[in-house]
Amino acid sequence: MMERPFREITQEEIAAFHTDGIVFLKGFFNMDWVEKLREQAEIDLASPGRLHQELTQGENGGRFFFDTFLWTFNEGFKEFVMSSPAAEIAGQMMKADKINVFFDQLLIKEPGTSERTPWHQDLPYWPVDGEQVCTLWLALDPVDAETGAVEYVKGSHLWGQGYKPPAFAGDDKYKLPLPPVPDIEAQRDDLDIAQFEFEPGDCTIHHGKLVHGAPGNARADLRRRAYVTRWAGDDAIYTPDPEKQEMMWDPEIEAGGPLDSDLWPIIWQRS
Ligand SMILES: O=C(O)CCC(=O)C(=O)O
Repeated sequence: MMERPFREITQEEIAAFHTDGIVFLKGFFNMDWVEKLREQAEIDLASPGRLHQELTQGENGGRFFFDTFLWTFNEGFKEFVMSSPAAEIAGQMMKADKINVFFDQLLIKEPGTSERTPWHQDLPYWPVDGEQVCTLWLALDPVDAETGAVEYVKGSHLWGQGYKPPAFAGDDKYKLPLPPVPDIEAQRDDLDIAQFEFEPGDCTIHHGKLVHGAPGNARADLRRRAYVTRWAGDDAIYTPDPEKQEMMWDPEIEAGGPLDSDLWPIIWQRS
């Protein structure tokens, strides 16, 4: 049985998501979920999946850890994807009639991790296109600017331009013929940039075309564990391309068609 959100998503929150491309939701995941996810995160850190990446460069210290498609091999993450309120939250926010899970991800910055998450949009990394693609970024620790809270350029999902994905590891592995992400740091004063303070169980939802990035975790004593789920709605189509991020397996579906498959099952439908 899928758990419903503890309160309805308001029209104001939905409107903010569509205008700004980002919305912060307080307390939508209780400590039972947070503790279950923390336990599964430790299991994955100790024995990561096939697509995991260690993103800490050289002797910088800390650990920036990334793993994807956890729900496909870990029953705890599968339970979250299938029965937490996350899919419905994504569906209500995107005004979708159905929601497929696209993938889930751990993004962990251990104490003293200096690596930034580069400014980027999500969609250009992925073999999917559409307006109804979003991410739910769920904090498993208290998170703020000092420990690596993500910054979001409000309204940038409406700029009408896809940018070349910068590899999180700093190399140039994505060869897509797109212009580079604009120099956000140089334009800070002219942009409306949002950043939030999270308690464990708070989350953001951001649009797949929104430009965002994150500082490192400057604290020596606090972890920044985030469990992220990516969701797609009715208008999402499959756009395979060998230059894009590797998926867990080939979904064996038609290019240009809906995502429905064993890799991207439908999790929620509007009743
Ligand atoms: O957690 C981070 O550092 C980056 C998050 C991000 O890029 C995302 O959730 O799409």
